[in-house]
Amino acid sequence: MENKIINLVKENQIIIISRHKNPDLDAYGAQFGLYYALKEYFPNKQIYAVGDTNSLNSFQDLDEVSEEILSNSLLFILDTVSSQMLKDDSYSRAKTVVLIDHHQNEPDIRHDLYLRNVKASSTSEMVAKMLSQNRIPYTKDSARALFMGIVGDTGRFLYSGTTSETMRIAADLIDAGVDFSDIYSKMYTETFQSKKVKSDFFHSIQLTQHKVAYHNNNIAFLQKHHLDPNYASRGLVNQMSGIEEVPIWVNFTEDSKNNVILVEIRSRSIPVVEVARNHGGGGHLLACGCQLKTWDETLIILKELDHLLEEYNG
Ligand SMILES: [Mn+2]
Repeated sequence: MENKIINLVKENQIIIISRHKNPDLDAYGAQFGLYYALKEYFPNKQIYAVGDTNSLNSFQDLDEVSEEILSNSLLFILDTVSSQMLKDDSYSRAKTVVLIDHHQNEPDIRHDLYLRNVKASSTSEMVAKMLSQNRIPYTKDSARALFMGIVGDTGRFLYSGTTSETMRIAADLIDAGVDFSDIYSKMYTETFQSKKVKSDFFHSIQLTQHKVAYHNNNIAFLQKHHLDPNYASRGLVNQMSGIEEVPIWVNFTEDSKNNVILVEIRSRSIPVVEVARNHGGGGHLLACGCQLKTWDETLIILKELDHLLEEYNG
């Protein structure tokens, strides 16, 4: 499959590289990792990186493309296969579509090729592997992007998705010139204010009967700390990880602009993705999410997770 994808790249003059909206580091890493490597290897092709941007973008500005370019393009969509995760429906007008993703979801995007590996730590890891299998060198910039993507999705090689292959690929990226201590010092240093937000969050964590930890990031909490809902949802969920008594934790965040409650569920070892799927979401076995309409529904999620633990504890 990796070879087929690169053959498509060779056959096409226009390549557009896209990924899910509200990008995390893996989405950026896979996108720019592929972008910089292809740009260097195929200097005569028109290659674009497109999408929305946010504070995690330490790479570069995104491109705008015309309808004409789009309709003649080979379009990569990275780190998602769900149309609802995309910024818009422009993918439907691309000539050829390739999906690369490590999530468990079934695609609802029309595509020509789909590289799927739910055992990969990250989409960045999959892109790195595809490049190396096809002997397309990592440039220094592409290696940095891919390394950051892997680090982002594995929590610095901590989470269970990390494999020996992840480590081998990371080693290759370091050999290609990644300065990981520089990356780490930027990624894992934060402001006094950010630490204070986390402290306030930690103080108001609640527990269900069977020790599901949860936090309600309601409007009051978000306004008090001037937090963006997407940051509060994904950026704070793991403040509840690593607590001995807590096998499952869930973060509820009010997104008033879109009139939904964002739900991020995490688990140390008990699969929880079914609960997310029951509510129209998805993701990984141990890290998944969905969106709800009302706070009442968050109680149902808590009940379902609590029930999982009750069964598990026998
Ligand atoms: Mn990812």
